[in-house]
Amino acid sequence: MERTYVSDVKDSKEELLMVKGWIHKIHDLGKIIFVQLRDKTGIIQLVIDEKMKENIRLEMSIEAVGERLENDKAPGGIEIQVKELNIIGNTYYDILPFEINQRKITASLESQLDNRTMSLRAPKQRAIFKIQDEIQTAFRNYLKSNNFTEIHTPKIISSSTEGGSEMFTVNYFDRRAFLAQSPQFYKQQLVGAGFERVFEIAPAYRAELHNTWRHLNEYISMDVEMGFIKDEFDIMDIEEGYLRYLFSYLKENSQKELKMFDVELPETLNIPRIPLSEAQDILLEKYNKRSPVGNIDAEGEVLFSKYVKEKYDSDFVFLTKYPISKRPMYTMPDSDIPGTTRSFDLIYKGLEITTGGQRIHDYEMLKNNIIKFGLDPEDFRFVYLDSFKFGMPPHGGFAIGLERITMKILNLENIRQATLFPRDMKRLEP
Ligand code: AMO
Repeated sequence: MERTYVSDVKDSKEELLMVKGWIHKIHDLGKIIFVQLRDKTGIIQLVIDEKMKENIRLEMSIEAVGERLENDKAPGGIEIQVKELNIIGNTYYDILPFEINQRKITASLESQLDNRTMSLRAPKQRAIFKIQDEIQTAFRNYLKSNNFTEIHTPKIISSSTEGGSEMFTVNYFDRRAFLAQSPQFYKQQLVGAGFERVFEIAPAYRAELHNTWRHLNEYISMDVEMGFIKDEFDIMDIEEGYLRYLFSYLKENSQKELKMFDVELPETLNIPRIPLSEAQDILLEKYNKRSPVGNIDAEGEVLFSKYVKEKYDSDFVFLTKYPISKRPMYTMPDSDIPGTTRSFDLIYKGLEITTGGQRIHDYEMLKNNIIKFGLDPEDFRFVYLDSFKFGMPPHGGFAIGLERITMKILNLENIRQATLFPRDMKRLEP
């Protein structure tokens, strides 16, 4: 007999069916016992008899064969009168780490992460990763339909891409190597190699000493890079187009999960584009909030998002024209506004989820800029710079932090909730 998934039971024409899953709840009313069986698609009520009850415990894997009956009182209006029940995955615990069959897991986030495979059994926890899965699928769909090629680039590399000292070192035979902070150099070079439009969904590593609600030391970066652009606004158009597609895609494919988190996605998306310096002035005037030179801090991001929500009814805002001193050496200066670059951040509900911009594509200009940044072009020659000698087109791109966008769509409080197995300063296991 073939297995029927719980979500298919209601419309099944079979009288006798087999379901498989875990024991979610047991209601023992004496002669009659209700068991809730949970599989990846949902939860269904099983009615079993006293004899079957003998060896069952919460969270065992079982298979049950029985008759499908309508019952208004059962969750989903359907139940299975079980004729045969087999335990197919035994349990070996004294007590469960925490209860996952209540409305909410009451255990701390730390405890949930320590017992990750248990906390993920709660349907609402898994729903986060269903949404995350769809965010990636929508990214792929949208970019592929816009002529982008999916790439994979090395994560063990020989030099920094983003500047700063936030790199993990790795022993690479008799040399020292690093874990990639970003696919930045490779995605640019693949544009120049003739692919023109590329994207990658892959881990990025940051040895940052921040143990906050929004930082991970390993996160998934959704990267885009495209050639033959006019300026950075072409890049913002692609990102905005993706977000528009993503929201309509989620509305179509993830209604159930969005409802679990009480999330209503906006009908339209028109993201304001505001120069950083203007945002800083507004913060000072409206909220008496001083910003660090050439940037906005976490509190400023929250306040500015509030302003944008009130003024433009948008959860998103592009901050543009970041100063040269605050961007990596590969960023294209904006010749129209001295001291600034053709780069941007995207802020979503008070959190930066993206950095992007146009890059320097001219070999001489890039070499000089590396020197201006106090770096040695020789260090970049083989891994990056030389490829700019062969007709690199104007290009640019951006990266979205997958966990950050997931977290913000679902209004989660901590980025770790949107990470299956988070890596942070304290956590290397499980
Ligand atoms: P940046 O360093 O701003 O830019 O990173 C891009 C996006 O990645 C996410 N992110 C993080 N998420 C969780 N924990 C972290 N420690 C972390 N660091 C970054 C954020 C951020 O906006 N090469 C450029 C991108 C480009 O210009 O194409 C880069 O990596 O969502």
